[in-house]
Amino acid sequence: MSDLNLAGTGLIEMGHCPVVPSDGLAHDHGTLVFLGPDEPTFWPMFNQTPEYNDDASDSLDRWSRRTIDAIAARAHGAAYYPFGGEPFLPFYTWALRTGQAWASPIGFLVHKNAGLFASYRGAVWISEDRPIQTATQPCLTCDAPCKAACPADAFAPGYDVAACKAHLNAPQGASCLSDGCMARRACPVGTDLRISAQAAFHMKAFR
Ligand code: B12
Ligand code: SF4
Ligand code: SF4
Repeated sequence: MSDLNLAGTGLIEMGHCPVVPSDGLAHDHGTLVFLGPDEPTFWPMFNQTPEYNDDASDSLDRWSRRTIDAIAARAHGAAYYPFGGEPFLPFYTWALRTGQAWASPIGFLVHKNAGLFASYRGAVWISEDRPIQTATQPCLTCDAPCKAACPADAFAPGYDVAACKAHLNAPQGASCLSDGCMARRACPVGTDLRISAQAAFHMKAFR
């Protein structure tokens, strides 16, 4: 199996899936390797980067492009990103194909290690095929505290983005803003990986 040499990048592999022609990518074969933050050490590392410390917007996306473009170049591959405007690439659907993440009872992806804080900074296409991975969805043996944890009842059913944002903009939304989505935090998977400041950064951008 090829190695993307991720040591020191702040990123880890979150799973991989084969490319199929219907993905409509420049490549109709090979493997997409999904990269996410190496938590909990990622956040203090990112805080030292030029992108975090300049005054321009979209610091995490700019850092992701710089870092993952370099990883892809070293691997003689190509980089793909979940951000950058419409049409968005189908990262959610791809994540399901990795066998390492699943649709949770509240719709968000749940990853075998990161839980509901699953997120992807990008994907690197490599020409080699890799064996499919499998794992057991944690929800199968869980009482699903995620379903009842949202104080705004935003998952009943689907995801009511307006209800979520109304809560975030009210005084009662302080906990979601400072420590991250309460529904995502209710997940027992990956509780030791989370940093409040990192969640607050994302919630501020989301609000
Ligand atoms: C648009 C978008 C949003 C929109 C709408 C989400 C929605 N209702 O679908 C808004 C702005 C609301 C949103 C919010 C958030 N998002 Co968002 N979002 C996206 C984005 C950029 C595009 C989605 C898309 O249209 N894809 C294109 C379509 C064609 O492909 P697809 O994604 O495979 O399509 C499937 C999904 O849309 C899925 N789906 C359908 N309904 C819903 C509802 C939810 C809630 C989800 C998660 C998926 C989902 O079904 C489709 C078919 O299988 C993706 C990144 C990406 N490129 O996919 C992130 C992404 C889905 N979001 C993500 C994240 C992290 C968030 C936030 C948590 C941001 C944050 N605070 O950090 C918030 C949620 C707030 C909270 N309560 O914490 C993660 C996944 C997180 C997870 N564990 O599920 C992704 C993958 C980005 C990433 N870099 O990892 N997001
Ligand atoms: S709280 Fe339980 S049911 Fe909900 S996503 Fe996490 S493991 Fe799955
Ligand atoms: S951020 Fe707060 S209000 Fe929004 S979905 Fe999560 S728990 Fe509900």
